[in-house]
This record gives sequence, structure tokens and C-alpha cells, in this order.
Amino acid sequence: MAALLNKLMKRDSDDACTLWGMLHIKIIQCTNLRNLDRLGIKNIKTIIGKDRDKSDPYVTAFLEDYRLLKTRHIDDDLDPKFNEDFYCPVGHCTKGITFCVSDKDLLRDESLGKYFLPVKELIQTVDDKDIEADSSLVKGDLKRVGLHKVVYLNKKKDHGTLEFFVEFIPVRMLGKTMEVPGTYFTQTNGNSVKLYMNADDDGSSPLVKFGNDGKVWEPPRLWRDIYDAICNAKTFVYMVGWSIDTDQYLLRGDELEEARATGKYNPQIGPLLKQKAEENVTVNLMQWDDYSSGVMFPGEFVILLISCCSFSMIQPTSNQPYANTTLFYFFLRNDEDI
Ligand SMILES: [Ca+2]
Ligand SMILES: [Ca+2]
Repeated sequence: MAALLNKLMKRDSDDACTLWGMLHIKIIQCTNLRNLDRLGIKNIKTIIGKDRDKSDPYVTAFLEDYRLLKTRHIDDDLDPKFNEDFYCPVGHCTKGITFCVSDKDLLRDESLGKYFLPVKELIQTVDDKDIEADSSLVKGDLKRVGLHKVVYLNKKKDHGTLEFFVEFIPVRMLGKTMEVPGTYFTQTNGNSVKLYMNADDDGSSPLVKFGNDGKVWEPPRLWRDIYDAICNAKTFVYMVGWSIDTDQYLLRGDELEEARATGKYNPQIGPLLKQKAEENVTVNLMQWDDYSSGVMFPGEFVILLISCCSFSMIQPTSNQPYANTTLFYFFLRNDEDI
């Protein structure tokens, strides 16, 4: 099997090889990038309130047309520090990895420079010297290869540098687990998944019997479950969503009145999360920061088109009053692919 894999890796043209395994790439930083945002206006800071007169760089990397990664962009910084790790499963015949540094702009991003890493720098095989150091190795097998580089963009000193680390892990070295590497939490077993049809049940759901003993299906209640889960949280609350409307109530009708009158916790999402944060429960919100969050629709509302031609209105900025507290942590991510 190893011989076949090695043969696959070495086939193709003189320049191309098949990378099969995992690429771990860390984009570290850039230095001395060119300024493509210079407006030629003196004292721009006094005109628009802040210094936007520098490039807003981000980094992407490709195997031919396949995009491996994209970092966040950093506003107005010619020496941006990214320190972002990416784990990319690959099975591609390629001549190498193309790193691109770009300046984010409102209409059309511009290139700040490129660097091409030939694939052959990542393909190394076990030789006699390696076996002397580790007798468990097999001559001819592909090795795990790591490269740390600081390179000039476009091979020009005045275009600035890109610093990165790239590691190729051949498929034979990957574990049998399906676990995604580099995640915040390791894989756990024995978890449960609950599917919901509606946010809540207003009593109008049809009576559904199942089994031979007359069991009746009870529709699960999403918002009630969320409320109970947050109330019972002891260590952390992580919320992920396109947008989170902190004004929304999780309870309705009699339950809402009861919670207001006697409940320990506020049934409104924003105040409820604040209460939990004040109990020293870590509360993290993750929401998307995309074009529709402000550039195209600068108002309070965003119309998010959902499949089946239905649409809903959400308020992406309604949680901003909470963002100013130290109790909440926001992780905003640009995504231009929606
Ligand atoms: Ca700028
Ligand atoms: Ca720009």
C-alpha cells in the first residue's frame, strides 16, 4: 500500500505531485506591505474620524483552483499579525501552493503580492540516514515535512514579506479517527442530538401516534429548551448564529408571566445571558459579520433571504449594547461566500 501511495505521489509531470494527506498551514504575519489605500489626502484622520489610509490585508492560499484558507482581514495595517492555523485535507495533484496577500476594498480587492511554494519542497522520502535515527521507518515512505519561511512577495523586496509555516502529513500518518484537527474542543462520545420543527408548540400540531402501545409524539419546544439550558448552565454558554436578537423572549403566554412573577431568570435573551455572565458563567456569542451586516444594508434591519422564498427580518445590531460590557466575547468572522 505504501509503495502505491508513494508511486501516486511521484507521478505526473516533473513539476506536479499528488499531495494526499493533511496540510497544516499557519499564516503568521506580513511586514512592510505596500499601501494601496493611500488617498493622497493629508490629515485624512481629521476628515473621516479615523486613519483609513492604509491597506487592509488578508491572506489566501490555493492548490490550483482549490482554496485552502482565508484569514480575517486587518484594517489599515502594513505589518499585520495573523497567527491563524488551518488544517486542510488534501488529495490533489498540484505543482504547489500559491499564497496571495490582498487588500480588502469595498468594491474590488487588490493584490498586494503572491508567493508560490513548489510542491516538491513538501515531498521528502525516508532514506538510510533517517532509518539510522529511527529503525521503525521504512525506506522510501513519505516523511512528515514542516517548513517555516519568510518570503518576499512577488520576489520583490519593496513589496513586503509573508511569514508562514506549512506542514504536510502524509495520509499513512493520519489517525483513523474522523475527528477534525485543530478544533477548540476534542471529540466526545455519547452526545445527543435533538431535532426541532418549530420554535415552539402552540398546541396546533397534529396528534401523531406511533408504536403499538398508543404512544403519542410530543413536539419538542426549542425556545423553552434553550431557556432551560441557559438557566441551568454552570460553566459556559456558547451561542452560534447568523444573528442573535437579544430582545427576543424565550417564553410565551402563562410561562412568560410566571417567569416574570416568580422566576429567577429573565426570559429575554439579552438580560438572561447577562445574568449568567454575572454568575461567572462564560458567555460567548459567535455571529457572522458579512456584507449584509452593514455595508449593503446600513440600517437596523437586514433581510435575510432563506430558501423556499420565505424571508425573515433580523436585527444584527440589537446586541451591540452588550458588546460594550466586559461580560461578553464576540468572535466576528468575515465570510464573502454566502
Ligand atoms: Ca484601509
Ligand atoms: Ca483597502
